[in-house]
Amino acid sequence: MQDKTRSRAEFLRNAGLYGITAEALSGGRSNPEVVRQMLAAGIRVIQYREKKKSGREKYEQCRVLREMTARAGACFLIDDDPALALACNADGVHIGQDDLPIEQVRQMVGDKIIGLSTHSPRQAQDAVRRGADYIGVGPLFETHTKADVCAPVGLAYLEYVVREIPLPFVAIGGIKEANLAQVARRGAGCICLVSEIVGSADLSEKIRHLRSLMHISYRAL
Ligand code: TZP
Ligand code: MG
Repeated sequence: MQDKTRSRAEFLRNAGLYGITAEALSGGRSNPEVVRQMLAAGIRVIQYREKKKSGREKYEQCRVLREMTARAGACFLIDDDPALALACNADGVHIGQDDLPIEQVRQMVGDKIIGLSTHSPRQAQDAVRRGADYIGVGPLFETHTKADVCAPVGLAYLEYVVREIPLPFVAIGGIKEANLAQVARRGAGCICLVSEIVGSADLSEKIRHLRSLMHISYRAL
């Protein structure tokens, strides 16, 4: 039984930027190319998120990304799909409120990391009780990146999580250069900006600048 006071995802507390793939928003670059640049710029947690590709295509990309992330000492997580996480030997899986119940996912993935998206204090408390290793907190602002997204939860929910929820978390949803500091200032040490990063012409420069806005130091390799 896992020690409930410590999560498998403690490193997320101050991981800085959390990278998520989105090939359709990546300006013609492939997921491996974007992830290569994210890793080179020091990002150490990558979530593979692809809604449109076939299972086979996802598996082939994930095998490549698993190699790359392992070589960089980075954590590799899979959105939605515990079976794919097992097949490519990822470090964990990230699920939403409408995916399989966390207890079922735990039975499938054993000791791997499980992240759960949450949108309310009740869902965050539930995530703690049911054994999530970390939670997603968002969407904080309006976003067009996710199709079936709920209304923005706002910064008050982030403040609640910082104050009351013992789990590590990633802040997400509509975060851009212009509002990043508001999020970091409220105590988020792990922040995800999907379109802002994958869509930028110069990922390395963008990531450097975002990190300077977060005032989070990181260890470059
Ligand atoms: N989960 C909640 S919002 C979101 C996900 C995957 C998309 C965030 O994308 P962006 O481009 O950073 O708003
Ligand atoms: Mg999902």
